[in-house]
Amino acid sequence: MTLLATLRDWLKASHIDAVLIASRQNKQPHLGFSSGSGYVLITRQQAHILVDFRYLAQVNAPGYHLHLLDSQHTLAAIVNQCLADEGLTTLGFEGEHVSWQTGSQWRENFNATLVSVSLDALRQVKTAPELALIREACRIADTTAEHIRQFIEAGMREREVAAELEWFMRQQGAEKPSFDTIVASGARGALPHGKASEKVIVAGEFVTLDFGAQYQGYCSDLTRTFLVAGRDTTPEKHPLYEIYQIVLRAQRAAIQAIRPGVACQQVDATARQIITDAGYGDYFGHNTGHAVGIDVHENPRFSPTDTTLLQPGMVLTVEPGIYLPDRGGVRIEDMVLVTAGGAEVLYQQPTDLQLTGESNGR
Ligand SMILES: [Mn+2]
Repeated sequence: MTLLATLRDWLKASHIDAVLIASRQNKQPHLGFSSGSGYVLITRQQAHILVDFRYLAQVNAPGYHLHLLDSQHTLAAIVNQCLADEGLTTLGFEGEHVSWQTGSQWRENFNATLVSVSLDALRQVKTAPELALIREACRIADTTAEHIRQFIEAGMREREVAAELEWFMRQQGAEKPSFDTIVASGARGALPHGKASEKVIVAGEFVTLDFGAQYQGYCSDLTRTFLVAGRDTTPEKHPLYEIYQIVLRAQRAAIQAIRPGVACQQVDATARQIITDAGYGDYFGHNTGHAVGIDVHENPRFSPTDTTLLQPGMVLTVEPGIYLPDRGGVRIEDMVLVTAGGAEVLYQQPTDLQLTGESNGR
């Protein structure tokens, strides 16, 4: 189903005449680019795009009426005219994305009853064109994971590794990283969101890299924990080797649990049970995963409480971890596409423990 058809069905089901879309993420599929400014107004009969001078020439959206916003043509004036043309009285707006101040102004200036709605759920099942972009964002992250595994050497600073990683992603076609790159080595591995620091990476440490590429507005998200090559780096002798194996077992079991109709919380429980049974439940303090798309973190979540049933076309991460304060940590993250029969992992990069450097040490 097309984007507009989906929205019109949703309008009807929600008993709303029109919806004013203001959030960057929910405008993007209509505009064809990402912008914090401008609006999309979908009514029963028509679709409108309202932008100021800066974006006017950039919009290429057949089937939409294009309106210029300026001091003569205010948002309220245009919206009120569009509503009046069709005799509409209820207007949905994105209460979770619009500030209280803006909402108050709208309530004063729009000739309609405002209803707070959430459009985010409409983005949970990805369309075929969206999946093509997500696959490319994943390909970039996947290629980058292997490049950076070979690049890392003892003696480098985490920040240098992040710089090389982000440079390489851009060379591969990424617009930008989908979030601040995490490079957490040694004891810093105990920080689930340890952004790259000035710390020097030491041989024999684990280094956790968590990063993603944004490609044509769509995100990827990938985590690998590598063993830094050097002296005395027999994987089995590493103090966190057992931790790595537990996380890997949890990650693989969670992926195995994914198929249409399964509740998200069940996938979380699968990973969490393995880590808890191994005695590390208290050291896995975050969700098992989250949906990914235009935003790097979307709903649903593989959390203990999310009862959403998986559907084909959803794209989520599976990323359990164990974090031991002052000692280090392990996280392994893949992105998966929910398919009719289960889950397709969107990365090729192996998840078993690998050494950094030219050879993978096997
Ligand atoms: Mn993630």
